[in-house]
Amino acid sequence: MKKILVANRGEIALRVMKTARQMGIKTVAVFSDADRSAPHVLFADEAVHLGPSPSSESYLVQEAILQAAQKTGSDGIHPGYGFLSENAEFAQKVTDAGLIFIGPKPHAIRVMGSKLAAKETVKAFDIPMVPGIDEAITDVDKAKAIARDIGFPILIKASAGGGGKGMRVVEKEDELEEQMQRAISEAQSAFGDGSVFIEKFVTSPRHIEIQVLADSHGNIVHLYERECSIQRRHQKVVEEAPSAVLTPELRTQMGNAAVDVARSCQYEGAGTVEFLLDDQMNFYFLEMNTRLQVEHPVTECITGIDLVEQQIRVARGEALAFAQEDIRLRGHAMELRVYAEDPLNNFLPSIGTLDTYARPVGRGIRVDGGYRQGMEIPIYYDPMLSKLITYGKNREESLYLMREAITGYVIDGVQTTLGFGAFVMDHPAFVSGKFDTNFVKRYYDSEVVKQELKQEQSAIAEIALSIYKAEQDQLDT
Ligand code: MV4
Repeated sequence: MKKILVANRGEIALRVMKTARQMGIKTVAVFSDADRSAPHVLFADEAVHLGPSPSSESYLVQEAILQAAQKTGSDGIHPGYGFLSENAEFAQKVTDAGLIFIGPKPHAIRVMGSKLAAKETVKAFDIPMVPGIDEAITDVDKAKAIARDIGFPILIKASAGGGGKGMRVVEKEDELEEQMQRAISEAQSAFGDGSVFIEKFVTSPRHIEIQVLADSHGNIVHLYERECSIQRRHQKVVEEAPSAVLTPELRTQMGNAAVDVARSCQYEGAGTVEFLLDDQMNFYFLEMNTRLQVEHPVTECITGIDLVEQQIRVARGEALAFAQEDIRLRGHAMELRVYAEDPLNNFLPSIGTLDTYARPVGRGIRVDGGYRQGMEIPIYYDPMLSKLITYGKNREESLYLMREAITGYVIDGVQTTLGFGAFVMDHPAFVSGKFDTNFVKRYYDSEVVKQELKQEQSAIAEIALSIYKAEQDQLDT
């Protein structure tokens, strides 16, 4: 592979290109109107314009991307995350065009894109799953019988898509019919597939995912877990590796289960197997993400393995150069996603220009970003400014580095979620490691934070006034 087209934008496009360049591979960027002079375009060896700013007219236009790859003589396409990364049809078209799709085969993408197909596929491998059913259900009376059997509360889930869409908690039987109809119509309009199924609702789970890596020769390894429970409305905010609660035994069990999930769909490349962990430390398979994930850097920190390099090597047909026992877990890494959103105003996207944009630097600090000072934040895409990653010898050190690094940012022109990040890093529940997916809902109240800010500001004003008065007294005497 001599030249790779990166079918993405922002931080992940840059991230992929940096590794490609290190490997001596040329890079091709694609861009929309809004991204004409974006960092990923300036970084690449070549760049091809796709179309207008909306992603439906640029980053999602399969034919335009394929043409760009042909025109530039690219050998492979890396899809990053989001956009076309989990589109089986696109992966197939790339292959049909004689190019290499740097990701799994269409079969694996298709199977894992449907939660019901995924359950069906992993069944033969004895993977623990939440009590529930593994086929679509439309009959309300049947649903009631199943719910009674499992016991309330139950969760109705859509088979397609993700991000919590089409998900409904049902506390008691007389709410079931209405919630089921809502889930079906939500799933139908969001994904064009109204299939839903039922699971026992795990009330206070942790979200723990396992990174896997598989080659085209049947070798599969896992690269330990990422703890992703700190999220807001299905949007992850903080991720860390390793988890503060897994024992070595549980880590091995979950790792082995993840490898089996990958085996069940003939997975190739880097993938992530998501699990729920309940308060009794039981784990259950949720789904598999068939792409490189936003939070992959924390895994790179604790294993010393460049996941993009591995993706490229696997796509080139190489066998993995290491076995499971060669993969060491060393130190602790944390990632904070920094968004151009206002945490004091319901996390509304904060549009504007980055008048000042200085990032923290130092040992144990990594910032993956796709913005520079003076840039406008386009309204068309995800408002993530950067990912702040810290790596220390243990959890305390990475947490300490994280607090320091947050104060190392200087940003003017837009509101950011940095203050919210500091709130998480200072919270006793987060510090102790005892938290679950309800953390933000349970503890974060923007009104309280606003009050605290007000008090802080009036305290500062009082101090300033007393200094002023003291100086005046000095002058008078
Ligand atoms: C669950 C669950 C509780 N019980 N399934 C949310 C998104 C989707 N990928 C799976 N999700 C959940 N499935 C059962 N049976 C709770 C969630 C969930 C969640 C999971 C991971 C991370 C954050 C979450 C936030 C709310 C709910």
